Amino acid sequence: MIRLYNAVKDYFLQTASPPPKLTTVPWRETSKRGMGVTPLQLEMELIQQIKKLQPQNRKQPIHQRQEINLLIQGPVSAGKSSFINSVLSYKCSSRITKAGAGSCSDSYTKCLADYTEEELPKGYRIFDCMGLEPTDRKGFHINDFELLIEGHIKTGYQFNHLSPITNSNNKFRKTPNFWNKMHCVIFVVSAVSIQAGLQAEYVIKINDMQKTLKDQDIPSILILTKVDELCDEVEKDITKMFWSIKVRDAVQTAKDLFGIEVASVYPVKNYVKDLNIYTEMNIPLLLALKGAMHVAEAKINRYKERLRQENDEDNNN
Ligand SMILES: Nc1nc2c(ncn2[C@@H]2O[C@H](COP(=O)(O)OP(=O)(O)OP(=O)(O)O)[C@@H](O)[C@H]2O)c(=O)[nH]1
Ligand SMILES: [Mg+2]
Repeated sequence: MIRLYNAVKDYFLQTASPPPKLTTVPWRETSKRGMGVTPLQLEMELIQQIKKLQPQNRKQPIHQRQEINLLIQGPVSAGKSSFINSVLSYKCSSRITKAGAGSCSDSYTKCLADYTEEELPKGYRIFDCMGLEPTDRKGFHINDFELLIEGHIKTGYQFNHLSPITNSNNKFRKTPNFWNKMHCVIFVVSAVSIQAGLQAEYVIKINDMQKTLKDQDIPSILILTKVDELCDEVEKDITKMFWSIKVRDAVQTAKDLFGIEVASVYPVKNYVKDLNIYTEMNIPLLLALKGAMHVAEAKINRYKERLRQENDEDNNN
């Protein structure tokens, strides 16, 4: 009897179909206009939305321009510099590789670098940074974070994993103004490492940074890279991104780990091996960029509103 039971069980185990890899409807809506939108239409829609978020102060002289600062931070080798290259690649016939990206035993990016584009995202600066390591005394020094978001650290500063910047350093800005500060932090984490179980040390460091951001009313979003390595369906066809169960689950896990809203977690595949750029690949990258620009713009608007109220109060006194 037991032998018969085992034989039947084995038969069903062998013939049972594998669990589905894709959902029957997309788990994220990418366009307000519903599912009938073509990738090209969606790309155009996103570009229009991004253009609306660009500040209209480009006629001012360079030294008076008020650029919006987006800081990239996250574990070493997560794809931070590749994300910068990917978003800067938009509208070029070939890929841009301005931000040094690659693999090495410690952080490939060692200095604070900023990238500004005339095309996209116009009026914004994206700052690349040394990556986090799980152990102390390696990678980005956590005590540099507050100084960095407050605008105390100038572009070109070479990070020191053993100690934070001091005010005697020539890259230390003593009295930063609002436009030297960071207006949004984009945390970048590999989706593969999320699925494998991100090391607790990374979670603790990122949660500490989020607490600092909350105290300073600086918004953040989270980007999950390397979704092509997470899900073979997405590797074969990037348009399956928002149908992939593995990607959906990684987004949910990231939300739980970092206490960030699901809508603020953006899965992407960076341009790494590709020689050209493609509409289908641009879409998740543009969604992420738009998400960061949107919360940064809201931060700027809060600041301007506060200034206006202060001015009104001064005039009334
Ligand atoms: N398959 C795949 N590989 C990626 C992706 N993004 C980045 N990579 C690869 O991951 C490695 C690290 O990428 P970087 O962009 O240098 O990562 P980083 O976070 O800037 O790294 P550090 O500066 O060292 O902290 C490189 O070999 C990239 O080619 C992605 O979306 N998919
Ligand atoms: Mg880097």
